[in-house]
Amino acid sequence: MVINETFDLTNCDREPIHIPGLIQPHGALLVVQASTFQIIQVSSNTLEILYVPPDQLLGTSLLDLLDSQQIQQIQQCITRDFESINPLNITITYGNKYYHFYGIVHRHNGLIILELEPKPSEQTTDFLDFYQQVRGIITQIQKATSLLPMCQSVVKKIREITGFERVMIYRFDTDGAGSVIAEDTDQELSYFGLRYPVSDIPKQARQLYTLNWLRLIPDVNYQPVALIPDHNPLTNQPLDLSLSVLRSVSPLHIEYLQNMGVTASMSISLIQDQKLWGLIACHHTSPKHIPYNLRTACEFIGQVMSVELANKEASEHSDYKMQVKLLQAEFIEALSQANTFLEGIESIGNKLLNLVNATGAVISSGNRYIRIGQTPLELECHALLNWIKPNLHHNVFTTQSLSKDYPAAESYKDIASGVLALEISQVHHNYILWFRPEEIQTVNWGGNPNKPVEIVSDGNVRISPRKSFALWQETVQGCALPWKRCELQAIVELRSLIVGVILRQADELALMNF
Ligand code: BLA
Repeated sequence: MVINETFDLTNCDREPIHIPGLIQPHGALLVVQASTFQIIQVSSNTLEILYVPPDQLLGTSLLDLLDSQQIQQIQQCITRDFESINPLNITITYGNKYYHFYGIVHRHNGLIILELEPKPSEQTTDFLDFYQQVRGIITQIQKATSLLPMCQSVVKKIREITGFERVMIYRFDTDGAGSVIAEDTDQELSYFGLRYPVSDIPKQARQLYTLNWLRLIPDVNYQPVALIPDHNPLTNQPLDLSLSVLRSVSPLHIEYLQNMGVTASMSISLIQDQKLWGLIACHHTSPKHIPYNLRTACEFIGQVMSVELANKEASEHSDYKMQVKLLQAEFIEALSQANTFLEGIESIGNKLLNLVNATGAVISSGNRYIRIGQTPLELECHALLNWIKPNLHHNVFTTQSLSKDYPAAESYKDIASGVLALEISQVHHNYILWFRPEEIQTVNWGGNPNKPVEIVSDGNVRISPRKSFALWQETVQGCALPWKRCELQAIVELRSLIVGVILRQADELALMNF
């Protein structure tokens, strides 16, 4: 079908991924009414996984399936959370054989959802195993001097304990796009440093990943398993699988992974201030199942890392802050010795650029302009400043993509797509503008980038990830790297220092004239 011209990438945000009505086939799912313990919905693969067909489970009681101790554990947890009992060690007898499962339970809207994953025969849930797996890395996380060494230790450890071929830390920027900031892999191709568009992990997925910290896709080529009946028979509502471990994955994401040449994927949320800060993303080129207890160890590492994020980021910024403080001091010194604002700043020169990692700056005072590094022409700067003035907010204006709002900038977007403007004095017409060039974004698709685009449609317009990449490339034209919060902070501080010096100079002048 021909894709609708009005389509945009926010369509990806609308897929209700928490209610797919399907699970992945590496386990079975039972839905139990919490008040009666009656089984009201089951996945259609119970015969393959539990050796009991769905119709022999539906309508029966969970009491008949589990032993009394496990029922007691579940009952005790109904009024609180289930984390303390997960996983239940469940054994099902079939003929004279015993089959062992991890039972993972959670509660949702008056329902108990029990998911059973076959336990590998050599697997025992030993606390000591868990402790051994995480002990060393917890110390390394705590001792790491800043963010990047911490990330590097974590990817190395997760790869060591899981055996994934590639483990990465993916960090979101302030604009929602993201980049790979650490990687451990035995593959030739490296994803380190690559940036990916915001639509690769849509809004509702990011929201879901703040509730549910780990997801595993052991084999992207799986056949999804339906629920019987497809809706909750008591409410006629689809089953909310937000907290399920077997939830079937969005077909768009499956296609994305196939395009990348990935067969198994696992990701662990990294959360800061209740927001998704990033993901630990793991890839394998062949099917790979990670047993529940090992997933718990990985999730725990993600949680410890999440707690440490703020600390490590603070030290990451501390070197930068130190440099900024030195620059500010030099700046103030130069200003207090100079006769005019412009003269003072001129003596600082290129250092003004380092303050906010810019590639160009222009300082205006009255009708004079001083340009440093790569900047638009003086006339262009003059017109730009006149356009910026009414858009200042608390003396500051910032943009990452100037030409989107100010079309005249289209001709110099390779010099000034990002602009940071600071008003020092409206009366004396003192302003500083910093510039950053357009960043040409590259994404590596691993798989074959020339494979034809397949557009999927079920009546609603949907889009395949490869097509979306082309769209995204259009949307990032004329975009610079985002200004960081610490950079904005640096210029706000700079303003109050400059204003302080100017006021003192004015006072001194007044005293002299007295
Ligand atoms: C989910 N997208 C994801 C996930 C990751 C990425 C890690 C989490 C699921 C998982 O663990 O596999 C993206 N993976 C990446 C990125 C890298 C990586 C950026 O390894 C970089 C190295 N995806 C698209 C488009 C859409 C889309 C256009 O490219 C929508 C139209 C959707 N991505 C999408 C959806 C999910 C997702 C819907 C949620 C999948 C789910 O949980 O059901």
